[in-house]
Amino acid sequence: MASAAADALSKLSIDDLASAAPNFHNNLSLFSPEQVELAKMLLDLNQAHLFQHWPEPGVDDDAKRAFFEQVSRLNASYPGGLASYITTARELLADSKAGKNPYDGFSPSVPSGEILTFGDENFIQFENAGVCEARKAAFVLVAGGLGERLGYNGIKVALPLESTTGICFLQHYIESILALQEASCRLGQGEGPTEIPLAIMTSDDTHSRTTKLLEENAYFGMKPSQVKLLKQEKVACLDDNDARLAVDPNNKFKIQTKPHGHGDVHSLLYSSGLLKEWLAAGRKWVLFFQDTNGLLFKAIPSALGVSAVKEYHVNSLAVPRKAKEAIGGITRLTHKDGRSMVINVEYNQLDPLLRASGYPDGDVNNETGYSPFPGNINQLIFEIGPYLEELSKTGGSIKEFVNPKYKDSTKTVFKSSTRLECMMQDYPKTLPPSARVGFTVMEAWFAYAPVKNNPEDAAKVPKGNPYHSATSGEMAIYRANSLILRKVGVKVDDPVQDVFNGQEVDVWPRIAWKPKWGLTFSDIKSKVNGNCSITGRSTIALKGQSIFLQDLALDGALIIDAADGAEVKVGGSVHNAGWTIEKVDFKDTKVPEEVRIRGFKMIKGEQLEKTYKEPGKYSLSP
Ligand code: UGB
Repeated sequence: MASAAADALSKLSIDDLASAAPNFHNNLSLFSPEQVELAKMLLDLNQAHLFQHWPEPGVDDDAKRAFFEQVSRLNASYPGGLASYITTARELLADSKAGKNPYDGFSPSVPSGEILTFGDENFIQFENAGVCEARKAAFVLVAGGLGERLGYNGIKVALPLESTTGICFLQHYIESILALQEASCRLGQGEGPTEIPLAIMTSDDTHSRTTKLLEENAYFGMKPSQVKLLKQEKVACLDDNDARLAVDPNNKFKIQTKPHGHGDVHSLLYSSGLLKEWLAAGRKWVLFFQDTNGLLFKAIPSALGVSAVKEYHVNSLAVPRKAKEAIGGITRLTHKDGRSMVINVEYNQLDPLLRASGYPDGDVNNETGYSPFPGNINQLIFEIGPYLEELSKTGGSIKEFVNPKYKDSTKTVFKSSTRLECMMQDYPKTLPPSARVGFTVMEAWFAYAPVKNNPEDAAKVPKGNPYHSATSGEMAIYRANSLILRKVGVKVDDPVQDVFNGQEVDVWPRIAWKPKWGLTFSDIKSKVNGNCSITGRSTIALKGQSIFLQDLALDGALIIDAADGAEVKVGGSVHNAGWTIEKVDFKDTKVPEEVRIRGFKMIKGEQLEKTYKEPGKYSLSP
């Protein structure tokens, strides 16, 4: 359709222009031949209204030229150009008006995947396999979203992961990748890549602030050449079912634009040539992840191991899902004609799909207290070879959808402009049945704790469902670290319950460590010996790679660092006033936003802080 439109537009003559868009024709002398071609294309696509209000030459000429710069950008950044965008939009808007179910003919069922239990033999084997494989991986962080649900004014990757160390998400992600790189290269034999690259998808909303964060912090220890930023462009908004492009309400010489969704990451990886480069450098895996999941890297080594051992082309990470939770459900869809695929069904579509296909109660929990459909956490691992092969056919375009809000039941007028959207997890929709698509279910306590909801919305989450807020995101890290230390034999006190910003949470001892201290379960196990204990009011931060805990009894706050390469054994009894948690109200604007959205701050009363430069055995007892 797109090329048919292009053929037709080239036939428009200057005289045709005069009658189709007289206000553009009056301004003809201002424009280059390429710009005139773009105008013809717009007219051919029934977009003459864009020129209706244009004044005589001499008035707003710069704004008119800027209009074509924008049209040229919109045309170049979408696979198949604006003609293809508008053609697809008309089809999807017609389907939406007709109430067509995108899953027509498909019936859902619960798929089976690899289920991992943290710390058991199976898990440890997958973790080892994953660490071996990691040097052949590349990471892709999708960080173009503004986080409207969170209502935070900064970029989400700059938010503190937790308040004990205060490091931000981006620092944690980069340090985790570097720790994985070092561990993998230590294990790896012979030839192969020695650096794990990181690509970050940004957007106009996040690009300059992400660049600044990296530059001001020396890329958090990564080589600048290891990090590539790929900026996604927004797409044109649509005013009606005929896909007439919306004029920006603040600038009549601009087309209104909105984000296209995280699915853009595929076309950007393809068009930038990065995927090809990675494959040529001997890389095998690409791992996608989202902006605020502080637990994710506890799940990465084992999940990558599953991909390698099972030879999955596509591996989606999932966690048990509470019904109606705002995470998609991994579902097997079987068509009447026999086709079948395992795919994410987005959270707003799962309930209607189930109701329409023989599950009258829709999206509900079963006897386990969870939805039978595992929850997609949008952490995806692809094998690069088959991925690149597929993108060479599609150019990276992903099946899109449109979600117009209609004024009334005639479905002819929208409440506000809409646009096409796409999601990165929809990639497998175009794959042939021969593709090896699998998924791995992890327990949420160590794999998933995103920071997505603002305090007010989080407080309204039904009891028992996760809050997905800054409060729960931080508390989840302490919980996971406490449970992991318990698993390796440390006596960690039970949590106490408290309420912050209207959310009831378990408060565990504030246990934090740098990724290089505890990358895998086996790694952590090897660093804890004897009888160690941590009381409920304690705080501990472990910052050096080779810190070994031996018979440590902590009741208070302890911060330990050790120079790289210095193997230190610390033990003994530490007792001090420690750090306390003080409540903060999210409406208290005197408190910085990143603090008040979590509902508490750390009062750093008294701590024992030690930095060791030399290897040795140290007692912390007074
Ligand atoms: N993002 C971009 O980079 N560009 C964009 O245009 C939009 C987003 P949200 P969402 O794991 O909790 C997803 O808004 O889309 C980045 C899955 O679809 O946080 O509501 C953005 O910066 C859903 O199936 O999430 O839901 C962020 O890093 C479920 O898995 C990421 O994309 C859910 O995430 C996700 O954007 C989840």
